[in-house]
Amino acid sequence: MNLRKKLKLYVITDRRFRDEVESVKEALEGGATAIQLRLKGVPTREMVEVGRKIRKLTEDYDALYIVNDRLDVALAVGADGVHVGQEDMPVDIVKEIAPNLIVGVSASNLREALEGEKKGADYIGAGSVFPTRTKENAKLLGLEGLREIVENVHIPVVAIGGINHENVKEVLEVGVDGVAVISAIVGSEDVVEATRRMMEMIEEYIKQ
Ligand code: TZP
Ligand code: MG
Repeated sequence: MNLRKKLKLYVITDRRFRDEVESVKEALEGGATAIQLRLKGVPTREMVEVGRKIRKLTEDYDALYIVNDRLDVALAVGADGVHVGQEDMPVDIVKEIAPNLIVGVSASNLREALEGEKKGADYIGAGSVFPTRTKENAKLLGLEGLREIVENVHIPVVAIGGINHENVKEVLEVGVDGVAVISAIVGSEDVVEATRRMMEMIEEYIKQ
């Protein structure tokens, strides 16, 4: 599997905007290449239930499937990977427990990105590139901070935070491997169309 290619358009669920299964179906229909199940404050039992439905959908569309924060849930639903933040399970320990899982690490500065890479991360989620209302207390990385990360790490970099159809070109010009989006897709009226339009713009910049 070519991970870089699969990270192009990484859509993250958020039930404050829309039901997970519904958003994933539509995002996949619109051409999303990766899906992240992100559930905050939801009982584990429910995470596993929803997570298994999404496994089936992502398989049908041959999309990458990542679970946010929770290694146990990622394993229980047969996801392709897990995404950990700076306060979650350290990436080297995730790799010890689950050597076959893809592990993504959030970085809001170059130091965190380099450390994630050193500890064995497969990709970096770099952000917040722009201010966002979706995540409370998201640290602002900015386009220049993003550029610094892209220029210094060797693993794929996915940009996140406040990315929409108006500003995505600025992000792509930096040379990222993909963009991760919540509100501009999952919070839009027409998820299929919002995904399709974003994917078109991405493909103008990322040819391979
Ligand atoms: N991590 C950094 S910013 C962010 C996360 C999960 C929120 C991204 O959401 P949106 O709506 O695309 O800004
Ligand atoms: Mg986290």
